[in-house]
Amino acid sequence: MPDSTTQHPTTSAAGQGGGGRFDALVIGAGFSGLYQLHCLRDRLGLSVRVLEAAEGVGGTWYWNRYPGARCDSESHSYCYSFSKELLEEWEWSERYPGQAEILRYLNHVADRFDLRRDIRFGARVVSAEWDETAELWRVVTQSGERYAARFLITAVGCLSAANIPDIPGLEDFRGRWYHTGQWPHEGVDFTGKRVGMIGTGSTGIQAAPVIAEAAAHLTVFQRTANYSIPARNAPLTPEFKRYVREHHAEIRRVMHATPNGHPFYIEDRSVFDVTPEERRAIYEVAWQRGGLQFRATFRDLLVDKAANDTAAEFIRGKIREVVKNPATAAVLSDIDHPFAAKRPPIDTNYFETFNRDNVTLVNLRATPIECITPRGIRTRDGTEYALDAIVFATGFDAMTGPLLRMDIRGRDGLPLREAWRAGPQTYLGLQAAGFPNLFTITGPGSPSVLCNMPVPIEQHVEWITDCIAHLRSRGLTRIEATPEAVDRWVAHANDAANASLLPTVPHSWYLGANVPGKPRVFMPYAGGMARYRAICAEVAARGYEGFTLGG
Ligand code: NA7
Repeated sequence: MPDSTTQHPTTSAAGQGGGGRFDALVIGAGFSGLYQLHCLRDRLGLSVRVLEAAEGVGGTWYWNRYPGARCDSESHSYCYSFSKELLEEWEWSERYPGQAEILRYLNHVADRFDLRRDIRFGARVVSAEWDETAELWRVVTQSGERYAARFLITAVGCLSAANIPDIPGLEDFRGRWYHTGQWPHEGVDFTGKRVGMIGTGSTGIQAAPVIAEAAAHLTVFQRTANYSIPARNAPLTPEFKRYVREHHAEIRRVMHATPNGHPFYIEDRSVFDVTPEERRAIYEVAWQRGGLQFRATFRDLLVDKAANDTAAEFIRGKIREVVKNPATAAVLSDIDHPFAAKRPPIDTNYFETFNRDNVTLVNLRATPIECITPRGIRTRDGTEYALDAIVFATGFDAMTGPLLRMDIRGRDGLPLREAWRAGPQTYLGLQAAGFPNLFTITGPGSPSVLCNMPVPIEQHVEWITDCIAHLRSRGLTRIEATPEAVDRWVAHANDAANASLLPTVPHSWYLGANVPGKPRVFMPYAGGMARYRAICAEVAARGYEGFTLGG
C-alpha cells in the first residue's frame, strides 16, 4: 500500500535536503542505485531517496581513479540496456571504457533521467533498523540525518570497502600512501618519485604500467603471482561503432544467454576434443585477440583441472617469453592456482613493464614484508626499499564488507553481523531471513562479481521493482525470505560453486580469504547468470515462493 504519511521534502537540482520519510530508500548512487531510483520513482511512482556517501554519482567509478583504472568488460556491453534511446545516443570511444568515460556516462544517465533531485550526496549511512510496529526501516546517516521508509534497498556495490592491510609501521611512514579505491580526485604526480606498489590483482596489474611510466622507480611487491591476458585495448573503429548501433538487440540477447553476461558465447568444445597443436593455435588466436574471451575458448576450463592446466601452461609460457630477465619471469609465472579461478585480470603491457630499467619485482613469498619504516618497506631478509610513496592495490573487503560496515538490524534487533557471523546467508542474494523489506542488489549469493556487472544489476533492479509492484497491487506491506528458502539457496549455491574450480583457491577474495578473520564462504553464485535469471523469474511466477508476504 502507498504510505499515506509519506513526506516529500523540498527538492533542489543539486540534491536533496536531509531526513524524511519515503516509500523507499536506496543506499548508493552507482550503476545499481541510479537504475533502482529510476524504476521505483518513474515506473511505480514511489517517493524515493537515494543516500550516497560521495559527492557525486558513480559508485566504484567515483572512487577508483587510480592510474590505469579501466573496466575489463567491453564498452558496448558495460552499460544499461533498459532504454533504447540511451543505448542509441551514447557512443563509447575505446574497446574497454576508462574510469573517466564511465563516470561521464553515469553522470549523463543521472541528468538524462533527472535523477539528481532525489539523491542526497555526502550522506553515509551508518545504521538501519527495522521497526516492526511501524513496518518501516529507520536509517541514520553519519551526520545524524534520520530517514524512514517501508523498503530499504542496498546498492552499495561488491567492491567498495577498501582493504588496507594492517602492516606495522604505516603510521610512521614519512612519504605519502594511497589505496587505489580511495584515490585523490586531483590525481597523484609520481614524476621523479620512488613508488612501492603492494598487490598484483586486477588493479595492480592495471596500475603498474602507468605508474612505471611516470615514476623514477617502481617496486612491485607481489605475494601471489597472477595470470593476465592482454586487453588489446584500442579506440573503437567506425565499423565497430556502426555494428554496435545496428545490433543492440542481438548483443543483449547474447549477454542474457551466457553465464557471465558478456557479449560472447563460451565455445561448446572440450580442451580434449582437439589436438595439442590445435589447442595451442586456439589459445594463440585468443591471446592475440585479447580480453576475457580467452576464458571462453573451451567449455571445461573452469570445471576440469587437467583442462585448465593447458591454459595455465600456455599463459606461463607467454610470461616467460615476454619477460626478459629469467629470474623475474620465474617469479611472475610461478602461479599457484588454476587460471580464472581467481578473478582473471586483463592488462596493457603488464608483463612488459618488468623489462623496464626502473621497475623491480619483490617476491613476498620468499621474503614477506616485515614492516613499513619511516623511509619505505622492509622485508624479512632485512632489505629496506626506500620509497617516496606506497600504493596499496590490496583490494576490498568484498561483497559483505560494504553491507556489514553499516549497522543493519532486522526483526527483534537482530544485527546482520550476527546473522552472518558464519558467512553470508541469503535467498537469491536478494534477501536475508529476519530482515523484512530489505533488498540487497548484487548481494552475496547472487552472480554479481562473476558477471559483467550491468547484467545482474539490471536483472536484480527489475526483479525488486516487480516484487514491490506485486506487493502494492495486493495491498501487502512486507516480504521476507523464509529461513528454509535461505538454507536451500545456500546449499544450491555451494553445490554450484563446488562443481567448478573456483572454491579451490585458498587465497581468493571470492572466499573472503583476503580479509583476516572473515569467514571462508564462497560468496558469489557460480551457477551462471542465465540460470539465475530463470530461477528468479520462476520464484516470482509462483507468487514469490520462498518468501513470506504479509500486511
Ligand atoms: P584483489 O584482486 O583482491 O588483489 C589484491 C592484491 O593485493 C593481491 O595481489 C593480494 O595478494 C595483494 N595483497 C593483499 N593484502 C596484501 C598484503 N598484506 N601483503 C601483500 N599483498 C597483499 O584486488 P584488486 O583491487 O586488484 O581487484 C579487485 C577487483 O576489482 C577485481 O577483481 C575487479 O573485479 C575489480 P594475494 O593474492 O591475496 O596473495
